[in-house]
Parts: sequence; C-alpha cells; structure tokens
Amino acid sequence: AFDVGLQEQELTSPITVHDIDQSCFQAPPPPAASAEAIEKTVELLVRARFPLIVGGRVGYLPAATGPIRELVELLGAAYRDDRTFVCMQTIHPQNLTGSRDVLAKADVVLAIDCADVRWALGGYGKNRHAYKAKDTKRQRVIDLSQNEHASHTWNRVGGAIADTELQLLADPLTGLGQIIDGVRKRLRRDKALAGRFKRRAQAIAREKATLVKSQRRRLEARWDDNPISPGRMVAELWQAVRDKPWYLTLRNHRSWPEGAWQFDGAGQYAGHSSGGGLGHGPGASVGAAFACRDDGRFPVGIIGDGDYLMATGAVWTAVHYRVPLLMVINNNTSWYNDEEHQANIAAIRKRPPENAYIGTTTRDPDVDLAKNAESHGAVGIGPITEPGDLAPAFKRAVKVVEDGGVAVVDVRTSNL
Ligand SMILES: Cc1ncc(C[n+]2csc(CCOP(=O)(O)OP(=O)(O)O)c2C)c(N)n1
Repeated sequence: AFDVGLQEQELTSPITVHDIDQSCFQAPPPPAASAEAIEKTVELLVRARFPLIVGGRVGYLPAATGPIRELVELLGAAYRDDRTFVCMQTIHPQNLTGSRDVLAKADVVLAIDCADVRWALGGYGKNRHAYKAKDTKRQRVIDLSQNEHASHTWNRVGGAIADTELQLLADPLTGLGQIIDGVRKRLRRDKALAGRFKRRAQAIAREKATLVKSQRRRLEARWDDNPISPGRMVAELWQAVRDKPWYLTLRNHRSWPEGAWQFDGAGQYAGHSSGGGLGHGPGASVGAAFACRDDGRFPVGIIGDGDYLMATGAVWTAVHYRVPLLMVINNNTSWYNDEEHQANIAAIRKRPPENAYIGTTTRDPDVDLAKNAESHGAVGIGPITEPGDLAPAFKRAVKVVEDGGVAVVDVRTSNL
C-alpha cells in the first residue's frame, strides 16, 4: 500500500539529482586475492603434471580471452570452457573443450569464474543425483571467483560445495593478472620450466588435432540423418553467418556439437541462465539482439522448442521494437531433457520407459512454430524436415535479418 501511494503521489517540487561524479558514487577498485593465496596457486600450477584451466562467466567479457590464453600458453596447460560459456578460440591448440578425457587427466584445475565449480569438474556424473565424491589428493582444485559473495548461505549455486583446495576470492580478471605475474616470475627464476611446459603444450596440441578429427567424423556420420541431427543444423547455420559480424545470443548446450562453430574467444556468446531455467531463451535472445542492433552486430540464437514455447511473446517485442534477430528452433517436438530423465527414472523403478513421452512431447498434433512466429509478426520459415533444405532456409532468414526483420526458422531435429 505504501508503494502504491508513493507511485501515485504527484511531485510538487523539482527533485534534487546528486552529482554522480562525486567520489562516493564511484565504483571501488576490483577485489584482488591475497599475496599468500596467489603464491600457493602459482606453486600448485607450476608443479602440476597436467594443469587444466576452465573458463566460466568471464566469457561475457571480450577482455577475458587475452589473459586466459596467456596463462594457458605460459603454463603449457590444457583449457576447457565451462558448459554455458566460451572464453577461448575454438581452434586454439590447447583448447580441449569437448574432450571426454581432459577432466580425468588433470591433477590441478584452475576454475575461473565457474558458477558451480562441482559441475564444471563433472562432479555430478550424468545426473545431479549421482553425486560423486572427488579424490581431492588426485585432483587439486583452485576456485578463482566471487562465488562466496554471490550467495549468503553456506550453499553454492547449483549444488554442493566443490572440493576446492584453494579459494581466490577475487575479481576473476584481477586474480588472473596476479597469477600471470606470479607464473612469469617463477619462469624467470627457474629456466628449466619453460621447456617442460612447451613439451606439454605440444602434446596437448596433438590431442587437440585428434579431437578435431573425431568431432568432424561425428558430424559427418550423421550429416544426412533424417530427422536432422542438431550437429548438421548448427554446422549449416555457422556456414550461413560465419562472414557476418555474428553474435550468438543462445544455444542448446545439451546437444551442442563442439567444434562445429568457430569462436574467436570471449564476448561472442551471451551464455545461458545459471540455473538452466526454461523460458530464459526468448527474452535473453531478444535482449541480446537489442544490444546487437546498437552495435551493428548480427544476432543469431538457437533455442529448444520447449524453451521457445515458454515465452513466445518475446518475438512480438523484437518485431514491435524493430530489433533484427535470427532465431533457429532446435525442434525435436519434445521437452527432451525431461523425456530422457523420465525414461531413466522409469528404468530404475522398473516402469515402462516407453511411457516417458507422456507429458513431455508435443506431437499429435505437431505445433507449427513457423506459423506461431508469424502470428507474432515475424517471418516464420519451416518446418524444415530435409537436411538439404537447411542452407536455402538459413540464407533466406539471413536476408530477412539484414533487412531489419525477425526471422524464426523451425528445424525438425532428432533428440541427440
Ligand atoms: C522453468 C523450468 N521448468 C522445467 C525445467 C526442467 N527442464 C530442463 S530442460 C527441459 C526440457 C527442455 O526442452 P527443450 O527446450 O525443447 O530442449 P530439449 O531438451 O528438447 O533439447 C525441462 C523441462 C527447467 N529447467 N526450467
């Protein structure tokens, strides 16, 4: 009632606006880690047999790639992105994102700004209930983040407290700078280190070459699949936008084909919601597209049909405010994450897994999502059911967006 009263009260005299240049209104310098914690971190990283660096939320910032790359190269370390962010060049020879083995091999992990460190380290197994205790002697974990400030309880975003040995409670980029200085000093002191790190980097680069080949093979093996494989859809979309000043507003990380889309580093992908909440996608894509319009970038997003159906009104907002956007629906006509979960639980409880489709799929009748988008004022394209029709459909959609419009392409895909 107080708020309502306040809102309706008319102003009777001009309001005083503070001078925002006053020092008391300035942002404080970013918090740094203690010298002792940095020293321990450098020691752990330098002595590691196989150090792994995982990049998380700092992927929002284009400035993150430089220092992360520098540290990875200085140490001859392996690198991997946290699941919903991108911080490094896809083709960097030490970027092993998508490798199944890299986590298990690492004896020291530096998690940079990972919201859920346990998740970043594969600590839940395939499903969250499958909690796996970590062998903290075998794998020592350093958490560089401000996670502790983000939550005021003993708990963390997502789940259990990670088995961290060292917590650097610092602004991630500031902390990174401190670690880089420390490693550089150490390299100057101990001349033998550089050679050892270089040999390790070369071995990692060989692993990367094998990884790239296997990613390509996996993509090719399902190139002509019908229903269309999510991999082919992403690869064709990449071909359609690679020469534009693209910005990826959204992607499905569950079915993302690592290696099919070439990132130059951080600041090219908006990331996903930290809790994975459905309904995030449409609004997040349109919000990112607003920023792209002002920066002259080409916004493109890939969204699940479930996520799309949660909040289609955002498409109207984009059309209404003349915000160009290319939205591709990865439409498996299922809330598949849930369908798969129900099938798994059914198997555990000895119930018929073939019933998992009940309440999780939108078939009989299929929903015409292109028409749905058209009803919101966008150009709806699809359903695209033949893999060979993807390229012309995306070409048409790109033209719509370049002419200032909103294009929504409904692609019928397989679940995985
Ligand atoms: C608000 C909300 N409800 C339920 C969930 C649980 N959930 C996670 S993914 C998912 C299905 C997503 O479907 P879709 O976007 O079509 O992607 P798919 O898994 O089929 O690729 C569900 C129901 C959630 N994350 N958020």
